[in-house]
Formats: sequence, C-alpha cells, structure tokens
Amino acid sequence: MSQPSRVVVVGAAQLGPIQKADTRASVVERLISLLRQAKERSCDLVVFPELALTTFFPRWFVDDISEADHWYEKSMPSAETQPLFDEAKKLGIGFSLGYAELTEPDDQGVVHRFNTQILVERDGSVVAKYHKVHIPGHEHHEPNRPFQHAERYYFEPGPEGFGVWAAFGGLFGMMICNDRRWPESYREMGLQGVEMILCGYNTPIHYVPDPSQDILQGFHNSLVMQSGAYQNGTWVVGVAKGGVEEGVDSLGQTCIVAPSGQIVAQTLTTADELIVAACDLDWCERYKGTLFNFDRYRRPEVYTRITQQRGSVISTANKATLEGKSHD
Ligand code: CDT
Repeated sequence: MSQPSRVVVVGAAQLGPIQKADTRASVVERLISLLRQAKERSCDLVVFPELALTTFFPRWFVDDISEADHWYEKSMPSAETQPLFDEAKKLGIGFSLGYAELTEPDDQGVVHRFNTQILVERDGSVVAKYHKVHIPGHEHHEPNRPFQHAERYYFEPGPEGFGVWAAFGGLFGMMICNDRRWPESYREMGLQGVEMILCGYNTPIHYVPDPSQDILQGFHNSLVMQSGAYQNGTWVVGVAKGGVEEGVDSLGQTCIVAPSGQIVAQTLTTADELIVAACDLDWCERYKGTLFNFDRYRRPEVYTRITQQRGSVISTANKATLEGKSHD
C-alpha cells in the first residue's frame, strides 16, 4: 500500500512595514489578504513574521515598561485577532504567527513578557507556542544610538527551549529571528527529528555595534538558514517584516530553504509578498539518513563544553603562549 504524500505546501507571508499608527485591525486585514492569496496557491500552511501584529516597538525605550503594555497580546486569539483565526479555519489553512505576549500574573503575581510564535493547525487548534530563546540587543536606554534595539528590556528569554511538534503530517519546530544565527537552535530541534523549522524575523539593515556588517545582512541571513537546514536535514522557512518602518530599513529576503541547503523560493520586494513552495518532508531523510545520521556519527561525549560553558574560555597555556611567556 502506498504511503500518503508528505508534501506540505508552505506560504511564507512576508510583511512590509507596520507603522506605529497602524491599528491591529488594519494589520489583521493584511494578514487575511495574504491568507486568501495562499488559498489560491493551494497552501496548507502560511508563516507570518516575528511581531507581526505591531511595529517593532523595541526600537523605542520607555522608562516605565507598563507604558508599552499596549504592544503586547494578553490573549490569543483576542477580539482583534479572532478574524484571522476564523478566516484560516474557513479556508482550511494552518498558520504560524509571531507576536509580543504579556502573560496573566503567575502564583507570585509576576507577569511575563515573551517574544512568542504560535503554530495553528488547519482546524484552528493551537498546536504549539514557542518563546524566543536568544534575545538580542540591550537592556538599558542607549541614547547615542540612532534607534534602540531594547529587546532585552522588553522580553525575557523563553525558559522552555526548542520544541518539535507533530502537525501537518510531519515534525515542526519554531525559532524567532536572532535564534536563526545560533547553530544550537537548529541542532536542538534536529535532535528531536524536526522536518520543518518556521522562523519569523525583523532584521534592521544598520547594525549599530558594527556597521561593517550592514552590507552583509542578506548574506548572513541566508548563510545561517541554509547551513542550519543542511546540517540538520530540515526545511527552514524564514519570513521577514521588511522595508522602512518608522525610518528604520529592515531586510526582506524571505526564503524557503530545502534540506539540501538550497533556497527554493525567495521574495523580490520588501513589501507584503507571498512566496510558495511544495515541500516534501521525505526529502529530509536524504540528509538525516546519510551524512547527518546523528546516531551513527555524532560524538556528544566530546561536545560537553556546548552545554557546560557559556562564553569562550582561553586556557592558561594558550594565553601564556600568545603573551610570549613560558607556562612552566
Ligand atoms: N529581532 C531580532 O532578533 N533581530 C536581530 C537583530 C538584532 S541587532 C541588535 C537579528 O538577529 O536579526
């Protein structure tokens, strides 16, 4: 008896800028328009960017963080996002959405602020929620910057790490923006058999700490996702919020990457734009079962630094050699 097809038709729904004054309702209309285009192109799943409901608010600092509470979702769905859930269910399309989450107070009365992405099945059920692990930028106001990137003020790192969930006939994981630069993100999911990783991002072209990297933003974006896909035998769907948002230009280059590391679709603009690829999840096995047969070839016993150490540590012997001293 033949096996059912494991081809998932994925739409990567890039968004152009969302300005400060744009309402949630107007953004949800844009998301619904992309969903309808996706339906016309037979998509099973549509992936939206990081913080897809608002402007990228960590570019402004407020002394009292509660003044920023209006940028966060207190429930999902909410009255404003319910139309997206309703339309997706009506069309029979699943979706993945990034947003800022403000939790209910916990037992100690503490609220948590996360940079969150969810995965919703075709029947409208929320399959999984992921909290961004690698939070970039800075904790405090840095008035000399042309714009802030205060994600470390607005979000706490997700304590749960990287999960993988059975959905759409395969194994799905999520990561958010800066997570894609870290090989650990992919490998944590790779070790759970992931077959498709969904990643939304907001990447300013201008990198304030080292502007020599500005011209390389597109190169680094594809470099990390292509290598992460190949080294773990997985599809990767990277989706941008691009274009000039409140004066800050952000990278587009939304792309769908095959387990071979090849880009199979990429956006041409930095505006709202849907790209589609039919992704055969069985293609992952070509890599997972050969060069990257983890069970056969990995050597975790010699990788202990990866979990035991955070920063790099230069040995006393090497320091002495570099300083031209003997270490006897
Ligand atoms: N949103 C996000 O994670 N952006 C980062 C840029 C951080 S620069 C301070 C990224 O990795 O693209």
